Amino acid sequence: MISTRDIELKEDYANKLLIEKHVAYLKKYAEEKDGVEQITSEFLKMSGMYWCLNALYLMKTIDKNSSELDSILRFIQECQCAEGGFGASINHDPHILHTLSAIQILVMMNKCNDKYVDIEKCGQYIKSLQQPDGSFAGDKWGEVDTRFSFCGLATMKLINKLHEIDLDKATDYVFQCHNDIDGGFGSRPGSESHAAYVYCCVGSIAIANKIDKLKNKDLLAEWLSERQLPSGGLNGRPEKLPDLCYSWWCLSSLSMIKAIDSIDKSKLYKFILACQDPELGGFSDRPGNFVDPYHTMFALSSLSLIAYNKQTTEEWNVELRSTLKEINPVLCLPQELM
Ligand code: GRG
Repeated sequence: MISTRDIELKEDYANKLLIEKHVAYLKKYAEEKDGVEQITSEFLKMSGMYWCLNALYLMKTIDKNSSELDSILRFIQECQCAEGGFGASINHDPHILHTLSAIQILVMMNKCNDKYVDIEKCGQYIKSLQQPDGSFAGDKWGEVDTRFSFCGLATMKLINKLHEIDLDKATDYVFQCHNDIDGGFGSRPGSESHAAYVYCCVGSIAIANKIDKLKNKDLLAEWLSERQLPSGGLNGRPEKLPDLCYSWWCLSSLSMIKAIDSIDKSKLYKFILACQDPELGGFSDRPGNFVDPYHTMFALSSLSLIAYNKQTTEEWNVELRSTLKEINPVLCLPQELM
């Protein structure tokens, strides 16, 4: 059944991309080291840095010679633990999610090599988290789900060590999370389909170069396109409200199965623009809510996907292409670095 819960887009919501505002918002966020938001989000600092840097990179505002990048590099080096993985912050235990974020940042800085961090040990850490059934745990405490499969595969891909894990078992596990009933994927075998986990699973399959083995692609494309609501925004499962982050989880998955045209991109573009804060800059989950770097990065990444996948001559689309860099739909990093 198609969802009926939605929000209404009001006339006075932003309808232009406010690039300067977003750059200012992210730079201020990164500088305010002692702010309440920064202190309370210490447990996800590494991923927070990735969201900010990736967003700034997409907006073409990264200065690769800035001293700010030197302090980010020192932070990453200090976050590498004895086990080889990276923690969210200094003195935090390593976790597969923050290990991927650390490696993604190093890739953006052109510093993903042994001169700066221990790549060999990082590979051993990821390898140690693969379970006998092919799945990946997030850390030494053993929680398993398909987010961690994606993080494991994406990290190994970026450090050129995919051959060191059991790739066939890793994808067998992911395929077990495929639901015949709607074509979607969940967090574990038998779990309900959820758009963010679809990205993790289809992304893992894409990294393993097995998209041609994915059955029911049409059903999956249909389920993903049903996530779009009359407001233009997308939800993560039926009967849920739209949230800007699903623009990324759904569009990137559709892009990987070559079905991105099943979404109305012009309506989605308007929904994303309406999620901007016209004074502070940044994007929120829904129009009028508080902005944050997570939704800001997924907004710009989704706009980039829209811009480069819809090669039209419509004015707004041409302008988007000239404003933003192209994003890679699998690894959520600028395409020029792949
Ligand atoms: C490199 C892009 C990138 C990702 C790394 C960790 C990871 C891989 C992906 C996380 C995917 C994930 C499960 C995101 C959660 C998104 C979310 C808003 C979940 C909340 O779901 P619901 O259904 O809430 O409980 P809503 O509000 O949608 O009803």
